[in-house]
Amino acid sequence: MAEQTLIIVKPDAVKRNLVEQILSRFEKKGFTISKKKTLNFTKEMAKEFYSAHSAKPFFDELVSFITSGEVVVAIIERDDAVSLTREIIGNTNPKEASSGTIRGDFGISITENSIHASDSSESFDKEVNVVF
Ligand code: FUP
Repeated sequence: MAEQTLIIVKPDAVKRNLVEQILSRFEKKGFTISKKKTLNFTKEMAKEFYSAHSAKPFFDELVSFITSGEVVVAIIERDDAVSLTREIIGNTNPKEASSGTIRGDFGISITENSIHASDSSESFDKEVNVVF
């Protein structure tokens, strides 16, 4: 059955005009884009979105980066959307992400790693409420 997940094309990738290339990778793999918009995260949204990481040493950098420019958020769907999307985006650290994954091909650093994707359906429910 079709499942939904959330992706965010992050500021580093929007600035380099990679939005269409990134979204087309999902469409080629059979995903439908059911909702999409461009926005700027406020600090409040960013803190809520990344609340699971609030005690981490990289939290301030993460909030500062995601609020640094426009992002494109999209709800995408197909069967097994959450797990397949995590495969397509690749390892969190672009240095460790395989070639052919989005982070492997486009990511600059562990912070500027081009894309976010929900890691579970519970995360999806929470994240959608922050951004839509
Ligand atoms: P992921 O689900 O792959 O995005 O990875 P995590 O939930 O572990 O991390 C959330 C975000 O924190 C990542 F997009 C990148 C960032 N991060 C850092 O900036 N520094 C770190 O050391 C680890 C993660």
